[in-house]
Amino acid sequence: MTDLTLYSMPTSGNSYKVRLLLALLGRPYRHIGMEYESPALEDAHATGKLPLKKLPVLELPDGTRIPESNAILCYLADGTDWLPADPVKRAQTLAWMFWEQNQHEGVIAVRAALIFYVSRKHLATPERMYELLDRGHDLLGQMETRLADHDWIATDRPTVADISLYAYTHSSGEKGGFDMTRFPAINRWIERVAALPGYVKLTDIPA
Ligand SMILES: N[C@@H](CCC(=O)N[C@@H](CS)C(=O)NCC(=O)O)C(=O)O
Repeated sequence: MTDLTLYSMPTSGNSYKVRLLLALLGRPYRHIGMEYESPALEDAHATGKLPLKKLPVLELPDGTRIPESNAILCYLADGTDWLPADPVKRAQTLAWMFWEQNQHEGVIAVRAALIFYVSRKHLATPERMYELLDRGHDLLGQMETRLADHDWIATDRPTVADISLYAYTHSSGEKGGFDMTRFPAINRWIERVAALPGYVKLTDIPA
């Protein structure tokens, strides 16, 4: 029996963040998967199921729908160690999540998407790809600096900031073409996240 429904895109890191936290929390949910340009996604847009017109969206038992991956993570983590109660630690956690959306995702995820999604290949000009590579290495460098002397990105234990940043960082070499040999501390952190009890991969899509 489950009380939550997740509308998510199987190949998307933003959706994966939510699937990963639900798995780590051991919370059952109904999964409704919708890929890019699929009739199901077009129908969800047409019927107003996506409040901010993007996936993921979490639907609560009373029908309330929460959009934005990081907002969903905070909702699900409320009252658990994944979202610190201490105001300073909570602010440090949120700071990395805001950074993930306003800096990291628009470079790391976008470069991977330009390579991965056939319909976007025409946007992948050599100039744009080079600029994204350069900016991405700078951003990964910021994470590397933090993780060089800390196990976790925001506090002394794993938080929703780790989940948020893991979603696109863990595949940034393979999918985005970033040179991950330059970031040994990030690579060790990726291994730590993957060792968390309940961990699921991006490709582990619920039936
Ligand atoms: N800031 C949003 C971004 C969500 C987003 O860009 N979702 C994309 C997939 S990664 C999407 O829904 N695309 C489908 C569409 O635009 O129709 C979040 O973190 O949830």
